[in-house]
Amino acid sequence: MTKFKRYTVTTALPYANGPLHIGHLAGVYVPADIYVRYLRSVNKDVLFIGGSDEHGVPITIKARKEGVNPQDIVDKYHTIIKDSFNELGISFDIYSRTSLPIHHETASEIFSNLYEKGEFIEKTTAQYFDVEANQFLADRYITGTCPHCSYEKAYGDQCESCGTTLNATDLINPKSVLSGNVPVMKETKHWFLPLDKYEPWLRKWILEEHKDWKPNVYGQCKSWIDQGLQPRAVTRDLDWGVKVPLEGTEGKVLYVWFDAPIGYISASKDWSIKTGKDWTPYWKSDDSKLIHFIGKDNIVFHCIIFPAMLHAEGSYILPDNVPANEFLNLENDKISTSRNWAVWAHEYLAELPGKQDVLRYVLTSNAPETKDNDFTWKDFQAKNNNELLAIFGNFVNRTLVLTHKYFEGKVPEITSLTESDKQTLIELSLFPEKIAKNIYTYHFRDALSEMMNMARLGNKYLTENEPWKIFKTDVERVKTIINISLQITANLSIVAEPFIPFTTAKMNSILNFTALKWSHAGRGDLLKPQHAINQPELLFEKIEDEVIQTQINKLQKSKEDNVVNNAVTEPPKKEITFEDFAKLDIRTGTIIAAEKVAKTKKLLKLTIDTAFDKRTVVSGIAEFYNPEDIIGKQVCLVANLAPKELKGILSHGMILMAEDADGKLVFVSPTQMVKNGMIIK
Ligand code: B3M
Ligand code: ZN
Repeated sequence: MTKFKRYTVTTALPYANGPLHIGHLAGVYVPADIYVRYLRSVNKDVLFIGGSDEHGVPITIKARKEGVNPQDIVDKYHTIIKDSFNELGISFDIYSRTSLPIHHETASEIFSNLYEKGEFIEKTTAQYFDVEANQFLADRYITGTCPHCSYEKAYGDQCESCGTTLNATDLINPKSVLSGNVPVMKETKHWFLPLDKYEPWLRKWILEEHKDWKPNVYGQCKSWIDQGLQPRAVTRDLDWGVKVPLEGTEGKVLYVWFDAPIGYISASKDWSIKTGKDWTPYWKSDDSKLIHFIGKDNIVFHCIIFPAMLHAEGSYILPDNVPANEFLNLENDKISTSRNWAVWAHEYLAELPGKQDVLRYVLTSNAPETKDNDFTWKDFQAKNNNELLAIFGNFVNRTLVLTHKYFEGKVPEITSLTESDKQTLIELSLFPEKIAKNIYTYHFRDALSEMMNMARLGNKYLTENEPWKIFKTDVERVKTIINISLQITANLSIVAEPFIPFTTAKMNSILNFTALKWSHAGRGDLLKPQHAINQPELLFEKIEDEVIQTQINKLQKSKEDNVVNNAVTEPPKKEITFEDFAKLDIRTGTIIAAEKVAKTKKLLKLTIDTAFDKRTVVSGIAEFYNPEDIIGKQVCLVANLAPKELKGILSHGMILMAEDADGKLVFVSPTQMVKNGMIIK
C-alpha cells in the first residue's frame, strides 16, 4: 500500500427512483465504508464519494406513472436515500446528486472536450417516434411481440420472457407506451463512442495489467472484449438529463451511463465548493488510487466504458480496482422492487431502531463477494444472538462489569505475566495486521471473521482464567487478568470500528478514551493503570422470535399482496367455437429431466413423459423454478403444437402455466396424481 498518497473511493450512484434496500448495502456501500474507515484509521488521505443518479429513462417512466415531474421523483428519493446512508453510518465525504448545475457543467465539458478532439462518430439512424406524443421513443417506451418466443409484452431492449436482448426494431407489432399508437420511423442524429477503437488499449490495460482484479470482474471484462466491442451511442432523444452541448440538438440529452460516472467527478467538485479543498489531485494525480465499489450489473460501465471515456479525454486517472460484488437474495428469492421483495433500509431503521451495526455486521458476514448470497431473517437473528451478543458483547460486558465489581472501575495494573498471558498478548498483537490485510484486498468477510476471532480470544481468556473464582484468594492474579481483558477490549474498539462504528463509539465512551488509530492496535498497554472507566452499558440486546416473525410476516404479506394485486383484469380474448377448442390436444405428463438452457435467463429444457412418448419441451420458467425442484412434477401439455426451435433446441409442445399481470408463472397441474397421457377437456 505504498505508492499511493491518496485514495479516491467511489460508490455506484443509486438511481433516485426508489429507496435503498439491503442488496445495495451489502453489495456496495457497507464494504466501501469499511474500506474507507480503515484507510482513515491508518491516516490515509481519502475522498469517499457518493451521490444520487437522477437521470435516465426509469426515472421519467416513474414520473409519468405518478403524474409528476421527474424532478419531484428525484427530490423525494434523493432525500430518503441520503438519510438512510447517514443513519447507517456510511461515512461519505460528499453525497451529491446529478441534477446539480456543477454536474451538468462537468458532464457537458467532458462531452465537448471529446467532441472537439474528434473522438465521437456521428451517425444518423432511423428510430421510433411517437407522432401524438411528439417524441422519440426510448427502447423501454416500446413494447411488442418478441421475434424469438412470441411473448407479446417484450420491451424494445429486452424480452423479459426468453431473456433475449433486442433492438426496438426487432419487435413485431411495436406500440408506443406513451400513446398506445404504432410508432413511425424517423431519422435522428446521435454521437457514438467508438469502443472498437479503444479495444487494443482496453485489452492491454485490463487483460494484461489488471490480472489482479476479482475473477468475476476480470471474467466479465474478458468476455466483453473477446466478443468484440462496438461503438456505443452516448446521446439520446429525451427531455430529461444533461443537454447535449452542441448547436441544433434540441430534445437531446447525454445518455445516462455517459453522465452518471462523471457524477463521481462532479461530486468531488461539489465537495471542493463545500469544503474549500482542492478536488483535482484526487482525479488527476498518478499517486491517487481510484477504486469503484459497484454491483456486478455495473461492471461493463466502470471497467470498459468510463475508462475508455477518461482515456480518450486524457487528463484523468483510471481505476486501480473495481471490486464488484455479486447479488444478495432475500429468503431464497431475488430481491425485486416491483414485487416489493426487499428489506428497505429506511423501514429497517424505523422498525429496528438502534440496530444499524447488527445490519452492517450481518450484511458483511454474508456479503456476496464471490457468488450470490442469501439474507434470511433467521440468520440475522442468529448472528445477532450467537455472535454479536454471545461473543463480542458478552466478553466486553463481563470485562467492564468485573472492573467495576473488583476495582471500582479503575484499570488494575499487571502484577506478573504467566506463559498463557504472554501467549494471549502475542495472539492479540497479530490480529490487526490480519484484519488490515483482508480489508485492503477487499476480503471483508474474512476481515470481519478475524475481528470476531479477536473477541473470541478475549472470551476464551476470561473463561479459562475464571477471575470470579479466585478473587478472594488471589487478587493480584485477578488484577492481571482484568488488565489484559481490558486491553483486548480497547483493541477491539479500534479494529471493530470499520465494521460496527456505532458500537465502538459506545465502547470508547464507556472506556472513557478518545478513539485510537489503527497503529495503536495490537498493543497490550492501551489503558493505563488507574485510568477510570464509565459504567457499562449493554452493546447488543437479544433479538426475540417475535421481532423476527413480524419481519417474516411482512414479507409474506408482500408475497400475498402481489398475488392479489396482479390478477389479470383484461377482458377475455375473441370468442372461439367448441371446434376451435377441440383442436387443442392437452394431456397430462411428468417432468423426468430438467436443465437450464445455456446463455438464457428464462429457459429450461424439460423432458416430459407423456406415456405416448418422451419429448423435449423448452419452457420459459427458469426464473420461477429450479430444475432440480421440478423433476417428478405432473404438468399439462399442449401436445399437438407445431414444434419450434428455441436457442437451437427443438421444442415439442407447451406446458400450461398460469401467468399474472407481472409475468409470474405457476404450474397448472392436476390436483391429484394421475397417469401420464390423460386427456384434458
Ligand atoms: N444508477 C445503476 C444502478 O443503480 C446506476 C449506477 C450509476 S454508477 C455511475 O445500479
Ligand atoms: Zn422472447
